[in-house]
Amino acid sequence: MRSRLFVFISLVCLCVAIGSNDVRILEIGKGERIEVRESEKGLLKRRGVGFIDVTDHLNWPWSKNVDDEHDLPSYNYPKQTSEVDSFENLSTLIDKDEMYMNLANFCSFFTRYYKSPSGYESALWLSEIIHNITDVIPKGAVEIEHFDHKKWRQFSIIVRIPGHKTPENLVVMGSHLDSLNLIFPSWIATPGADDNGSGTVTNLEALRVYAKHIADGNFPDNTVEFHFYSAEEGGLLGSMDVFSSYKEQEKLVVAMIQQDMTGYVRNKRDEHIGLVTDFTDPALVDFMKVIINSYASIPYRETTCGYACSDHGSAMKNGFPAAFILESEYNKTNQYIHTTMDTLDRLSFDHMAEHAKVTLGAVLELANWEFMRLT
Ligand SMILES: *[C@@H]1O[C@H](CO)[C@@H](O)[C@H](O)[C@H]1NC(C)=O
Ligand SMILES: *[C@@H]1O[C@H](CO)[C@@H](O)[C@H](O)[C@H]1NC(C)=O
Ligand SMILES: *[C@@H]1O[C@H](CO)[C@@H](O)[C@H](O)[C@H]1NC(C)=O
Ligand SMILES: CC(=O)N[C@H]1CO[C@H](CO)[C@@H](O)[C@@H]1O
Ligand SMILES: [Zn+2]
Repeated sequence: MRSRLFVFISLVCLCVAIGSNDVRILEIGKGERIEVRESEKGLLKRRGVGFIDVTDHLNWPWSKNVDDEHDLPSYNYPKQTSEVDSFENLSTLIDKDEMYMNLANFCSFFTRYYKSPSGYESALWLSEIIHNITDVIPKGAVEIEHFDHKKWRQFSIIVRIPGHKTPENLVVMGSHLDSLNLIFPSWIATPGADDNGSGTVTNLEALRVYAKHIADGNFPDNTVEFHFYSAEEGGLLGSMDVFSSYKEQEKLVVAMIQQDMTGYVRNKRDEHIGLVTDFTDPALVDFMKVIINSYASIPYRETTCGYACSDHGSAMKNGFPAAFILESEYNKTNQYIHTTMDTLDRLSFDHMAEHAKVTLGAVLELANWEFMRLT
């Protein structure tokens, strides 16, 4: 009975897969593009190939010169910390139980695959939580935007705290809210606890605590945004929509810091934070070293993760400087991602709290920083 049901479900999946198996154009390296069928994306992922799905962005200005290295502006990021007192006060509010509860709820959605109904429901739930935790901020001092995508229903969420002095400078803390199972994405459970629910919950906790700081009247000089992207797993689709639209509107992102997979520790005695040095902005990476050294109680270790390995790739692609931190060196990250075994019990909430501290520290330092463009 069971196996007959399985055959039936498999057939249905196959039909669904064939039905939507259009050709996509993927960028797998700088200026390096290939054409694959939608169904072949999973194969690339399994082989660890990162990519940006640029099919729907072929008319953007940068698309025409795929070989051009983008002229990244460089900024004078802080070389030392100046918000230690605020940080000391606020970091005690980072709450592991809160993080556990949020992640447990977030993972209770059958899957957060961006094309599935529960993927949409999970975005609605996240939006409600965000409304709740930013409720302490006075009206008008925070905006919560559902960023709709044309081709799928799961929206991205943008939380914006407008700057009071130089609102045109945007500081962005990013994470993605979808999850992915590589076999029949819509039909098999994908709790996606670590990939990349942990990044979402890390960002959420930093936002919850930062909201209290704002509520106390500490409004930022620069505009601070927390982003929760849809459809990272489809090839950075959600973040590409967001940053391409920012580029088109001539918005100025002065720093984008991505968190993705923040909860897994392979060896407790060797606990560290992975700081990604390839396809990221060197000056912003140096700033993150300052932040981790000052505000985390574990060290960082430099690592690489290849082209477009998370949403910071979309920021860089649009000419905005970005950095990316993850739970460890790339080769020591969670081996259960993209499967049904990516579950809560395999994660460390102490470790996630360290990541939340790093996010909080970075936000505090950049919120009132006087940005100067160097080149
Ligand atoms: C930290 O908290 C203490 C006690 O509540 C308060 O007196 C102090 O002003 C706070 N410092 C900052 C920088 O917020
Ligand atoms: C948000 O707050 C309301 C009112 O306190 C509560 O009923 C609701 O369950 C909260 N939503 C979530 C998703 O926690
Ligand atoms: C993991 O990467 C680090 C540096 O990136 C390297 O020193 C180490 O040998 C690698 N370990 C494994 C198991 O491949
Ligand atoms: C694209 C994807 O699978 N999502 C990312 C989640 O985080 C890990 C670690 O950074 C990335 O390797 C994945 O690519
Ligand atoms: Zn993933």
